[in-house]
Amino acid sequence: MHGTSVTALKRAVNETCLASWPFTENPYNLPMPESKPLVAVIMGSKSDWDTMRNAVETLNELGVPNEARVLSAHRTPDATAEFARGAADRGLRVIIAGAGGAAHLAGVIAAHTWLPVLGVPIQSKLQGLDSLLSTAQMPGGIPVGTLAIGEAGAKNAALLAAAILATSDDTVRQKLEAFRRKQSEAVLAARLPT
Ligand code: RP5
Repeated sequence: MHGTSVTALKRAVNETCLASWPFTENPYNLPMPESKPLVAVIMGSKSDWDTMRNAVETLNELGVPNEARVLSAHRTPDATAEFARGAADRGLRVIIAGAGGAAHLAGVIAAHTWLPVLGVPIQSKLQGLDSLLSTAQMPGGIPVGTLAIGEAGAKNAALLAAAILATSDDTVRQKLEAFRRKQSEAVLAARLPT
């Protein structure tokens, strides 16, 4: 390697051996193959992000490859249908959809795909009861697995998505079991101010 800098070597590896992979930046500037997303986290508005970030953060903690974006059943109906129709072919295995108010997003997505769709009712001007009912009350034939209102629902949607994947993915199952163990230990270690 005389006369070859480390940077030049890394660049050569990037350009030759792994040229076909998509890469993300990392602290060492080495190529890292990106996994294809298995779970999509969709929300009806950017204003839903503070809630839905709990789903993304939980998926990241469990090492589940995911993607997140805004799509609206009402404001972008064509793009929403197009996303849902193409989701399975793109390799997605579970879709999480959060929306508030007249929350039709999860139901509309479910109407266009056979993939499991998990609905998160966003806390709304009516405390999320409108979101909960409009997400949960699907007609027989097109299911939406509806979680709790707000942050707990977003977090649990991610955990449920991981559990669905874990039935056929040992790595996710181990991460999920470790998450549960850690959670139990934290509860048992809790000390009350007496
Ligand atoms: C829904 O309307 C969204 O999911 C959001 O919860 C709610 C309000 O949206 P913005 O007016 O804040 O964009 O479609």
